[in-house]
Amino acid sequence: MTDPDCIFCKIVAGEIPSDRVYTGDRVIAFRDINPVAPVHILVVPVDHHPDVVALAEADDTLLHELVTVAGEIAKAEAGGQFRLVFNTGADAGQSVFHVHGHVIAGRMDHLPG
Ligand code: IU
Repeated sequence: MTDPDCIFCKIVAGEIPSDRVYTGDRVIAFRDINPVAPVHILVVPVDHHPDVVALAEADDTLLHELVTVAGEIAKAEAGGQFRLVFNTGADAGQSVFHVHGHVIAGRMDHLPG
């Protein structure tokens, strides 16, 4: 499941470079190009789903894996305390419509979006 017009599908495919911190069969993670905190990593499913609600409806196992990966990354990068933010909808600050969890840690006074 990919969308040819989706920039995160292109990042998943390696067509656009990113600073990867995790590569799995169904989930990848890379550093946000515009970080709002010392640790700001995007956790992204390989399959294209527009937002977290659509992902939950389509594939709850994949959502579970995404959250598990987020926790592992946060443990490795920041001792396991973190925010996991899913902006959902343009009015809520979502700008890329391929679901991604923002793992934010190290300073908690900014939110993405
Ligand atoms: P949002 O929740 O959809 O607003 O988050 C999109 C994020 O993706 C945002 O923090 C951008 O800085 C980030 N990003 C990126 O890391 N690499 C990209 O090529 C693009 C956006 I486009």
